[in-house]
Amino acid sequence: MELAVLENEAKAKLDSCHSLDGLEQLRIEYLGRKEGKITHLLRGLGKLPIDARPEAGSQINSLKELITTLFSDKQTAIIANEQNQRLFREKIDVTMTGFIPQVGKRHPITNVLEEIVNIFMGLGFEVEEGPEVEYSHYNFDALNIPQDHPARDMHDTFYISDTVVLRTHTSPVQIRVMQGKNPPLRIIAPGRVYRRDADVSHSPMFHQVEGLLVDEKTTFGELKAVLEAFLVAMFGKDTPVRFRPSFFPFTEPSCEVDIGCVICNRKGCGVCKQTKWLEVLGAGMVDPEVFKGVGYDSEKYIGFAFGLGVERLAMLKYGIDNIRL
Ligand code: FA5
Repeated sequence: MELAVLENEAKAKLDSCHSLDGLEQLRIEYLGRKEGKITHLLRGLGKLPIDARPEAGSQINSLKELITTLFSDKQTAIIANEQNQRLFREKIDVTMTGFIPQVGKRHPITNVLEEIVNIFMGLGFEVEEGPEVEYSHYNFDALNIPQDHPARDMHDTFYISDTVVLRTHTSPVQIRVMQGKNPPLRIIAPGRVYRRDADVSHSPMFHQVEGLLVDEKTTFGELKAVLEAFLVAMFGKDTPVRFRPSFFPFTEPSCEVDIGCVICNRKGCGVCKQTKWLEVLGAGMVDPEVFKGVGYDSEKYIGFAFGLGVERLAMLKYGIDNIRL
């Protein structure tokens, strides 16, 4: 009678148990080695009359086996249930729309620089580089701009020391290349340059692409043809282009090239300073004084050079009306 009550009681408690912790409490309550209710019954066997012990012992052991089995089944069921719940919680809904990652874009200057380099490589020019922190000798003196030359003022230089500057143009690369190589030469040198200069079409740091061609025969007509071929490839053949006489100490004769301002469609605006044109490059035939400085025979060799303003070209190409943008 007592066993049947215990069995029903244990079954009822197991039914309402849903956690491994609770199950452990119940195990201690019924099967625990010290205080377990069934353990207690087994210990009490010794108090029964000898002839009643086998029968009672067998009934208690059967109950113990039954309860042990029920416990183990319940444990399996609880573990399976917990696992199912965890799988459900951690389920990934593959049909859910994800986040669209923000993708960066190439900078207009990078695009235009790459385009310029490709066009000139197609015309047979090789790419050279020079340092941005430059000796004033290369930036000025070797380019026929001595200490007291007024052209130094035009450059509004950032000085690092009396003899070292942030280069104000890419022209010093001409000198470095000519010192290291003999003609024929046909190179371009893209890179950053620095000037104390700032308004809608001037930036303190900007990019230039230098060009230099030296050979035994070359003419101003070829310079014009190369620059026109470049500008047509870059802007199309209908773009208005004009060559203006100009002055650079390292070229003679010299010119500057303007492109019809696309920002105002040649009506006059702040970017072109109401002139309807935007200056994009300077160029000219290499001055024999520069050749003498690098040890080239100025009677034998003749050359032309140019320096493009990359930001100006990018502004015209993309219709950007302020260089700071
Ligand atoms: C020069 O820098 C000469 N070294 C170019 C040259 C090379 C002439 C070889 C002859 C032979 P200039 O100072 O004009 O020239 O600058 C060239 C171009 O750089 C300009 O036409 C303009 O497009 C661009 N530029 C000049 N200053 C700035 C500035 N502050 N911000 C952006 N672009 C500029």
